[in-house]
Amino acid sequence: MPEFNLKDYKLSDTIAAIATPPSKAALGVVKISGKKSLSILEKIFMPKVKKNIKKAKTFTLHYGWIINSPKSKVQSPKSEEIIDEVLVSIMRAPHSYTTEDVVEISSHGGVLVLSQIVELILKEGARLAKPGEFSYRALINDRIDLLQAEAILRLVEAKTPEAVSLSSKQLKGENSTKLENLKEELKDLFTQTESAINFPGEDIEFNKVNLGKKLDKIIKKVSNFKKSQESAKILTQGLRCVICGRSNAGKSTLFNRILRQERVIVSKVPGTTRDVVEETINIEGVPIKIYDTAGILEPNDFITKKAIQKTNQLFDEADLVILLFDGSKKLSKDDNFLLSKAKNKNTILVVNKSDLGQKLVLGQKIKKQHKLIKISALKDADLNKFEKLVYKSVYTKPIDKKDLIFLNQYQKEELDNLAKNLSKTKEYLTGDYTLDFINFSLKDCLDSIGKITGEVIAEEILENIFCNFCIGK
Ligand SMILES: Nc1nc2c(ncn2[C@@H]2O[C@H](COP(=O)(O)OP(=O)(O)OP(=O)(O)O)[C@@H](O)[C@H]2O)c(=O)[nH]1
Ligand SMILES: [Mg+2]
Repeated sequence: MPEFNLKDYKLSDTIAAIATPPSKAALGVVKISGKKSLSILEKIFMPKVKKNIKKAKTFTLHYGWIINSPKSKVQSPKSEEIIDEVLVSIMRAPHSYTTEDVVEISSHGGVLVLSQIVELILKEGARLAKPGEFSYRALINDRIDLLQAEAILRLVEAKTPEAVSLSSKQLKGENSTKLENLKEELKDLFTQTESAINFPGEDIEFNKVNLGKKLDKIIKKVSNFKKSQESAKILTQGLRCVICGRSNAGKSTLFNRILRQERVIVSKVPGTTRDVVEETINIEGVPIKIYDTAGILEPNDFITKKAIQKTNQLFDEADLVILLFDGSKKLSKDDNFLLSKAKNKNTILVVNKSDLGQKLVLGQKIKKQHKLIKISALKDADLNKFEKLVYKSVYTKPIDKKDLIFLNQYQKEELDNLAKNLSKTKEYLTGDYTLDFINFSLKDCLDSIGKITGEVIAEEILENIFCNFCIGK
């Protein structure tokens, strides 16, 4: 994780960075933001059509060259002066991403060309932007709130089309508006208690029943937010599905079949897989992370010990365990051990090697506990039945994609606090408490919302959030 210190994010600096990935590409973009953006541009850019670029209008595009030496009076630069032929976009304050003067230079890509352009910009007085610094400025300058900043991060990391469309919605501000409305409703209740406390003599109408009803509605909304953020987590991070089983049961064979590629080594030698291998498959827009694990259960060296540790951890965190047996062999000590571990987990028992003579016997009690399927990972023409069973086991209920919200860890905790404070408020309202109690806990609720949207936010939390951004974002 990059070192992140907000003290380095001085807002008065003009910042620049390459905004596109460092690779051979048809186009590359360099961004500049800050007061000096246009005067720096004037020094390094020669427009094809003579003009005063510093005075260019906002949202305009300019064709020309980035030049290496101080600008000559001649309108056509010498070829040795040219770094690249570019298109420059100008977005003036306050209508830009950072709300500052922003210049975007689209060049012909290539890591070296882009680095040379940035170097020139830095020489003219800009500073290299730190991770997420453009977005940080957008947040500080009220162009986006914390929900939108989170959406940007999710958009960049999105692995499914659903995740893209949901983060775009949040970036547009749909969830911010919902929280803003919630805040207004809470503020209304808070103001009612304030007035009743501050003007006790003035017979202010204070209706506890009415307030209770409104509070119930808010509690319901917050609980929906909590549910929808869980679903959003599934949509972005995926469900974890771990393939476990004694060595040689055919775990890697099954893993490769699910992925439809020879991803891992398969062999008849027990203990072939000595590490955890992870791949993501996409089912109806929801990513499922599948893990192939090591079959050895008793460590005989450092590597197997590590592999077992990893498998155990995955086992505990898994949303679904696929417990694989070798149907051609009797139930072993290892099988029993894994069965006892899987007792309280969402598990599918898969009896593999159905093409061979069957020796495995599973007790009735075990069969009742979990779903069971017989397959031949090696010989079956397709594994549709098995895959359907996997989908059904992980999607206990369909995900409602309408109202999903993406939150980071900090925001999630604040949403939990909000829910707790709301039920506390309800308790005060229905119990024998004075108005001050209700008033205080409503204030706490308002604070929690402010923290979720980023209106009130501590420096170290900002540091935590923005250290996850990439440079140029
Ligand atoms: N006949 C038959 N052989 C299978 C089947 N599935 C896997 N095998 C064979 O069983 C052997 C072990 O397969 P792997 O997929 O490597 O087993 P594994 O569980 O990953 O083994 P480890 O990584 O050592 O724990 C290989 O020779 C496979 O070809 C099956 O359905 N039928
Ligand atoms: Mg294996």
